[in-house]
Amino acid sequence: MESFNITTRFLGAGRADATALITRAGPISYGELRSLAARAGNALRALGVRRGDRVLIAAGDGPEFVATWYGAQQIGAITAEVYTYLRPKDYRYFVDYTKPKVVLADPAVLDNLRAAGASDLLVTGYPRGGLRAGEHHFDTLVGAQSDRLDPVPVAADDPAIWKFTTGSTGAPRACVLPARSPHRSFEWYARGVLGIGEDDVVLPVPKLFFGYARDLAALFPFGAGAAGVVFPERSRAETIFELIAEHRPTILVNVPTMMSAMLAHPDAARQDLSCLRLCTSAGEPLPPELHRRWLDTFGVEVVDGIGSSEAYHIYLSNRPGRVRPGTLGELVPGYRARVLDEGGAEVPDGEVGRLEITGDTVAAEYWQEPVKTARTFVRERTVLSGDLVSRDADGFYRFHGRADDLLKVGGVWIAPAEIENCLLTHHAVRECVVVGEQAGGLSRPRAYVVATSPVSAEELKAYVRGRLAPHKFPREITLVPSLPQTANGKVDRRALAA
Ligand code: 3SK
Repeated sequence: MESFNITTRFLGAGRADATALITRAGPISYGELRSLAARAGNALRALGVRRGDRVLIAAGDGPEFVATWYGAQQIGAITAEVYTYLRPKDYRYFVDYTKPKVVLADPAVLDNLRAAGASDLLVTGYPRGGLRAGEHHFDTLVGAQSDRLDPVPVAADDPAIWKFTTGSTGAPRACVLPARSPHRSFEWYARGVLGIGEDDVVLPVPKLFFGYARDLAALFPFGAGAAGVVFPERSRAETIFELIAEHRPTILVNVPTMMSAMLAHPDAARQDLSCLRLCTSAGEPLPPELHRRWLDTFGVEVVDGIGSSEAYHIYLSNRPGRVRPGTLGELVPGYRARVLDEGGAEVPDGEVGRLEITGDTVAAEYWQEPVKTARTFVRERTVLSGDLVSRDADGFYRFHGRADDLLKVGGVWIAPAEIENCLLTHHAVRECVVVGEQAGGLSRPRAYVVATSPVSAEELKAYVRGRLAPHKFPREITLVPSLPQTANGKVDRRALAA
């Protein structure tokens, strides 16, 4: 029987001396990474981790993160990652929810994890004040282990990965993903769409705790014998420019918020991004205006797509050489898609409906959430997403917002994305978000705008009024220096709406 152990498929592919990871401390070869992952797997076993147990990763990006992730997979454990800048009460939630056997932590999160009551910690680096009972130093424990470890046999349906999703109500939930998900997504998206190959070097903008980045920088490259770049610090435009200059990646895994920040950088026009054969964009909608400015400035093709934790990875995407700005591209081969009305019937091409995706990569459930599971995972390997899309007659999909972002104004539904895209065509608007606010019991659209040059709210309102249907202009516009972001680098709509 074929084993779906993720380690066999992904860490086994590269030549021992080929570079797998490019880190701040230098390159790490496949041979070295295999050995480190095996030692980490043995260390986790020594700490009592068994098949099916959860290993929670709350550490910055680096070789320890990647090796522990693979080490856990190698012994049949389940990996779950969380943000590295949470407060103790948030970590308490994740610890209570995942009940991890071991938590991988770094010195920056250690105190907050301790305050959250986490025990059995494997700690990278050297925290000030040393370690306490139940805390183990990564280098010491992992370094003392054997680098021989046979991957345990794993079946295609065995749960292997938890990906957290925030959902519309706020409390993060884990999508329980089977071992087959990354195998299929690698073939369908990484190979099939991006054409990932041995010569690729992938640089992620989001951190590895966001599955979009983790898979594209530390799984899919390895399936092809290619390399991923990992760095611990928070991504800023200058950091990304510096890493591009230093490592000459071929694929940049990006999000629109960072694309906008890179374009706004004073040295943007002087950057040499010619090493990039493509830039992926996902995580949030890519406004056509931003796409155009990116192409004009950097000349790097943007492969925009949409994915989710529920479906494991990207299911609609543009193709290199066949990009249509303003669309999410076409269905990734391997998936089936339907666009549904409120009654669950398919809508004709050109009409907006809710996107349903069927494919082998789809999660089995939300952990311990039977009601939400039944509402979302509507059939075997099928997720009813909250994405509102339309499909053109030639198979390109367009995004019209999230079902839960839609605003009903004066009895008419309004997609914030339409107002945002209009505002973004104004020369003084760099970024913007439209959210609903309640005024006198009624909902009305309010825009938050980051401007590049002086502009008044009245001028912007008039600009939108002149271009969209009369009911679709923002009743209030607030000029702000920047927009709040979620840890994944997406605009934090919920914070603004609140
Ligand atoms: O946007 C997302 O949430 C996402 C999640 C997992 C994999 C890929 C993507 C884009």
